[in-house]
Amino acid sequence: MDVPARTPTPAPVRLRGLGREPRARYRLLVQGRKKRHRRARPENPTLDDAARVRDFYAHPVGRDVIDKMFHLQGRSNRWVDNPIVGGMRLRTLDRLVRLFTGHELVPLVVDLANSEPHAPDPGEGQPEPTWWKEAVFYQVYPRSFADSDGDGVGDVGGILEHLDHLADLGVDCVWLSPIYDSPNEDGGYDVRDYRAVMAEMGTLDQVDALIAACHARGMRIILDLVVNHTSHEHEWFQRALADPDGPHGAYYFLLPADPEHPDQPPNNWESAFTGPAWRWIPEIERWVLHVFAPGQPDLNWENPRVRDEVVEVCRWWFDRGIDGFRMDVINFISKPPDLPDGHELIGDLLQVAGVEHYFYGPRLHEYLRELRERAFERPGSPPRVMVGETPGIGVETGRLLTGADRGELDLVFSFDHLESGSHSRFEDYRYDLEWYKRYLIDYQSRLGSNDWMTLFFENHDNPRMISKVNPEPEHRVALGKLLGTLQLTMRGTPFIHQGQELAAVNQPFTGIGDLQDVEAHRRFRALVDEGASEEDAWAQVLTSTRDHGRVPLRWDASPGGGFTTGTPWLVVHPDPGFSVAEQAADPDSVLQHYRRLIALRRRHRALRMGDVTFVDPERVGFFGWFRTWGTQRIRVELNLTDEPLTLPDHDPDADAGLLLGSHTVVRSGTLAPYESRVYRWPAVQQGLGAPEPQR
Ligand code: ISL
Repeated sequence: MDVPARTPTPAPVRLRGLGREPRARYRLLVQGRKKRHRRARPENPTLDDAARVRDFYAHPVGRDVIDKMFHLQGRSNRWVDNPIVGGMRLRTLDRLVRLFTGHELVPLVVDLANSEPHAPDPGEGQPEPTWWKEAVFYQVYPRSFADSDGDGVGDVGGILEHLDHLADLGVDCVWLSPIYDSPNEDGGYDVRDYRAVMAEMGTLDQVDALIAACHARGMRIILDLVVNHTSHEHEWFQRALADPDGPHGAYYFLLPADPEHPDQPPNNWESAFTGPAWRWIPEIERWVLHVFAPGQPDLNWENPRVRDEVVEVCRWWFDRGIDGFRMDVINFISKPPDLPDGHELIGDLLQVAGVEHYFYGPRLHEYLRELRERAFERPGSPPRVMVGETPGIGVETGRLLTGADRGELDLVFSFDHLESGSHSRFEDYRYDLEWYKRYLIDYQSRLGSNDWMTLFFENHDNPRMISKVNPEPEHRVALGKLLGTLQLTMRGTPFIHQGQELAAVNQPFTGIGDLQDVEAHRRFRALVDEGASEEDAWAQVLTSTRDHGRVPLRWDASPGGGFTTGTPWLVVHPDPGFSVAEQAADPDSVLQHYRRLIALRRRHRALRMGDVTFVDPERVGFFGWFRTWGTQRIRVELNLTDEPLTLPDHDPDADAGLLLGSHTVVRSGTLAPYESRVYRWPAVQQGLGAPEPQR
């Protein structure tokens, strides 16, 4: 990793930006936005300090902000329904919270809300079916999928060899995490060349072969587009270093030091991986912005040439036949030109200072629409998917980014549900599925025919969900099946992360030396530097490390799991019974359950496109719903607890309609711990019809 030549002193929190009339700044943005929208849409009333909390909550951004605040505090947003809270004027709230939050918090979030004049349009009737709404996506983390040449690193050849695992599972679309040429400071999310394949991973010819092999099996394939930043080894950045005032210098945020405070970075923003988001480069005497690792300088999307480059990269890959992109931190691409300081309290709450200025930046909608029009939707092009990875985006802002009428993204990954209550990934706690149930019911209740959502529990940035919910080995199989059932029978597009179909759990890593994750190393070092004992620092890093989601896939029961004939890049621990080969041979395995679930989903459009109606949502521990499409009706029942759950009003006739259950022994009217069942409804109904071809 590149160490800064001059370690900047962590910047004291300076509220400089806020002092400079944030209201005026945001008012400008509102005006700019109004012009950019293509069609007239409902305007949100502009909020001023006489507005009430309930008016703020009625605003899409206001609602997301309040929901996020309550979530971070582990409290219910129903507080807003309280007449005293909801009726409070914003100026009164401002006076009250100033005592605790320092100045300008309320005006800051109100200005942020006012910068979004539009509201999501729910649309009418049924959502229009599209391939990506009906598809099951599967995330391949190529470094850890399969190694075909024995160097210990997964590669494209390995994916080609094992593609039938995905076809047999019933996957419709493969998402490949980055395979581009990269120095790998951040597992390939630091791209050195968007048009070349990383040497350890293979060749461009193999990627072409992989695209063809997916299509030959009726699967689609999307790549990861990492364009919030490049690697500092990218040719553009190298040219910027050679001539910071030349054309490529303007591709990045390269700022001279303030003569009065030469040791202080241009603002107080922090990196998502700890420490300042600025690195001093002595050779050119400039600060460079990196919201992620020091070797990941942010691209400046204000520069139209940067946007042209991204369009060219997308087109280049579309010409090779890919079906879309998962777009890395795409909601971070628009930064306010004056780069204002982050608010101290928001920084504390979100654990990263500055995010409020760029997670939903001033020109985000415009950039997404432009990219869609210029690269994704050219005349005659097949329907391609734009999946935005959007940390920090809530339900309403997500709807504004994905509304079918808006011409921006198709889907977003919102991450709010990955931690329950007020917990963060860095805490060792038990994830509460009851909390998730309430979150999901609320989310689904807000969706109209213009909206759709993603369904996921894991990716390469997160520990395994089974371990977070209940790490007791006796529950592993039932929980693995329950999570799969939930994901594959709920309304939305499921994204399965590699290994989830094998009930993968967190790894017993023994020390920081076992880990490769740049975030884990930086966090460990930062904690120790702040005075934590190595033991405490390790405990936090072990809980949270992204390497739990990046462990090589186990193909068979051999000691290395059949991933490689060499030494794996990341340690593989034994996990008897949970490899592909073992589970394929076991009719009751989690893998077989996933296969059956996906087959069921393919057979019944109700499971793909149907409405969702929740059953008895107040019953704690029980999660049930109907999916309905025309005459098709499917009922799902889950026990979210580790105790048996009795269903007092269970109709015994329903048992005849059981289509798929997680347990071999089924007791009428009682669900075993973490049991899941899918029924035809009513049991005697004939209308489910023959399997429908999906593709
Ligand atoms: O893991 C996180 C930080 O602690 C997340 O906030 C994560 O960084 C965020 O979701 C963005 O993730 C994506 O971009 C990163 C990359 O490291 C992640 O692997 C990628 O999924 C920077 O490219």
